[in-house]
Amino acid sequence: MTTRSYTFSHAIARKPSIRIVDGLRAVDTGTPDLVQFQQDHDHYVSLLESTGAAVTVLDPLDDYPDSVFVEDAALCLPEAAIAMRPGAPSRVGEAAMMAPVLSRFYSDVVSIAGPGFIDGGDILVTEREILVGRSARTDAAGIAELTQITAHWGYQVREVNTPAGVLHFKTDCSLMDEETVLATRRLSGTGCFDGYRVINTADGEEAAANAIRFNGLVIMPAGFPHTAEKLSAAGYDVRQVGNTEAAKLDGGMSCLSLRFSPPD
Ligand code: CIR
Repeated sequence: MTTRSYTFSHAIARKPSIRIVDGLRAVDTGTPDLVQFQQDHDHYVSLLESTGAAVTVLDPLDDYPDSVFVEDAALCLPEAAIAMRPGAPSRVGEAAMMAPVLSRFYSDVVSIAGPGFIDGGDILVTEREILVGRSARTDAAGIAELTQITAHWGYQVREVNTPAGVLHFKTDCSLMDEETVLATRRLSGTGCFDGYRVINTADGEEAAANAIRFNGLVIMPAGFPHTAEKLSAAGYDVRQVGNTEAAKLDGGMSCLSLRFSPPD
């Protein structure tokens, strides 16, 4: 059994832009505060770096208010990087901005050409398969193109459903290790993780589901003590990062980085 689905030598993040106030959101719960966002982002990056990973922090992209959420623009596999085709019109150009950055690390950078759409936030890579959630951002054609591209390296893509009203598949789940997933009950109850060990978020703490396993750490949003306790009790080294400002834009821990180990 390998651990390459959560062991990474590198990450890419992007500083939040002053235009973050124009970021997409399902419900307006207030204007994100850039200074608070920057502080939380610095903390997040420092935790990634504390594991020994090399973290590239890109400059803000003021033309793309949501570009701090780099995960949606690409999928990084051990063999190659794939620039996505984000499903929100204001975000589709982020993939082309990310592709040259990926080329610094990968000789093989492929792009989803369309006509379908697919966001990185809908993709959960485990040791045994790639799960992709259909969502308002990711459609059948996007999944079909990813399936065809990744088959080249022997990956199995399994299409699953993102719960109604949930932005991305990974808004509601995270990989904890080779056999364990953290998920909301509304998602795990669909049976999509049958065959995995599932840790459900505590009741009322569904927003804790978007966490990341990054090398030895589980990095989760602050403010969800019961879920943090469950994860600690299960033996994970849990670290909490303030997420109040990203949450106003439906963003969380996974969205803020691309995590990968480039080919040798
Ligand atoms: C959006 O609606 O696209 C952004 N405001 C939030 C993206 C969050 N990304 C993610 O869950 N992977």
